[in-house]
Amino acid sequence: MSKLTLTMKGTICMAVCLFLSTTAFSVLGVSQSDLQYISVNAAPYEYFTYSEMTDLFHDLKENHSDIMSLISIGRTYEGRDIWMVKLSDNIDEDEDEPGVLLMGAHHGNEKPSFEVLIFFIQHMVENYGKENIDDDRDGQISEDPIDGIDNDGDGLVDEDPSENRVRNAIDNTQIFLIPMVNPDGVEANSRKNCAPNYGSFGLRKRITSYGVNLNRNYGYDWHLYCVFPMKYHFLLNALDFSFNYRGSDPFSENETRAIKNFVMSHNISISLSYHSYSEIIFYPWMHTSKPAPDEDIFISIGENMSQINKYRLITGGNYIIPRYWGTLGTSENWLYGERGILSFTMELCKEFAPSDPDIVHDVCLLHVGVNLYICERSSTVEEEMLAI
Ligand SMILES: [Ca+2]
Ligand SMILES: [Ca+2]
Ligand SMILES: [Ca+2]
Ligand SMILES: [Ca+2]
Ligand SMILES: [Zn+2]
Repeated sequence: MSKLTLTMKGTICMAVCLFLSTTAFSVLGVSQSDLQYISVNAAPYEYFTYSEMTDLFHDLKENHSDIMSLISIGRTYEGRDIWMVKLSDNIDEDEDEPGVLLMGAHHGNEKPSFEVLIFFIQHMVENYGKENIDDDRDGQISEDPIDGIDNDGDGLVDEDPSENRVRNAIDNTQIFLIPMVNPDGVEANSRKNCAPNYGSFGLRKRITSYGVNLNRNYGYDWHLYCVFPMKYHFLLNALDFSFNYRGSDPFSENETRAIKNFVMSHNISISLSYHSYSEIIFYPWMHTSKPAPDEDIFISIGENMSQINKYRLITGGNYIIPRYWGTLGTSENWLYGERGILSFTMELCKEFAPSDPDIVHDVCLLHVGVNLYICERSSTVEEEMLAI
C-alpha cells in the first residue's frame, strides 16, 4: 500500500462542536453559527524521507522487475545514492523509443517535487497490465481521464482514469525518473546541497560555508556571469554563503555531474524538472529574452500541460525572466542548449511543502496526467523539431 494511501487513511478531519451557552457567546461577541464547527486537520501530510523512498523503490522493483529498473547514477557528498528509476517494457534493453526524463528535488526543501514522481511511479507499476477497468463502479469504463476535468459530469474529478494509457506509455517510451536529485538537501530540508565550499571560487584551504544551488550549477553559458555581472545577480550567485550560490565551477557538484553523465549517455526528447512553488511552467531560455529556436513547440506543449494543471505558462519574453534578471546555470538551459531536449520547469503548489493531505494528493494525481501527456507527446517531438 502506498504511503500516500496510508496517510490519507490516518487523516481525520474532526468537526469539533462547541457547546457554549448563549451568555458566553454574547460575552465573546460572536454568533453561535461562527463557532458551531471548528475544523481541525488532525494529521499533517508526511512526505517521503530518502530512506523510505529507497525502501519503496527496492520493493517495487522486486514486484515489477519486468517494467522497472533501479540504478544509482552517483553519490552525494554525504554518501547517499542518487536513484534513477526506469519504466519501460523490455526493461533491460535500450530501445529505439523516445526518452522522457522527469526530475525532482534539485532543491531539497521543495517536497512536492519528489512526492509527485514517487506517486507517479506507484501509479504506473500498479496499473500496468490491467485492461481498462471501471474504477468507480458506475457502469462506464475509464470515462474520466486525469485532466483536472469532471468529464462525465458526475461531480467527481478524474475518478476513472484509463489503464490503457499507462500501458501505452510504458510500452512506447523509456521513462527515466530521478525523484531526488538532491537527497542530502531533502534530508536537511535545505535548498542547497550539503557539500562544503572552500571560498566562493574554491581557492581557500579551509571550509567557508556549505551548499550549492544545484539549479545554478549546470555549465551552459557559464561565463556570462562574469561578462554581465549586473544582469545575472552576480553577487547572489557567486558568493558561497548565498542561497543561490552557483558553485566554484560548472558541474562542480556530485549531483549535477551525475545528471550530466546520465543525460550524455541516453536519448531523451522531453524533460520536466519539478520544483515548488508558484503554479508556473517555465521553458528556455531562462537567461535571455531571446526566443528559443523551438519556441513554438515549447508553447504548444506548455499550453497542453497548462490545460491539465491550470498553471500559468511563462514565455521567455515575459517579465518573470526579463533581460536584466535572467537565471544562468539551470538544468533546463543546459538540457536544451547542449542536448536539444525540450525541457520545462514545473513549479508546483502555492507553498514549498503544503501540509494538507488533500492538497498533496490532488497535485500528485493531477501530475500523473501531466506526465502521461508528456510521454504521449514525446512520440512526435523529434519530427516536430526537424520540421522547424
Ligand atoms: Ca467508471
Ligand atoms: Ca479505468
Ligand atoms: Ca467524473
Ligand atoms: Ca477527468
Ligand atoms: Zn526549486
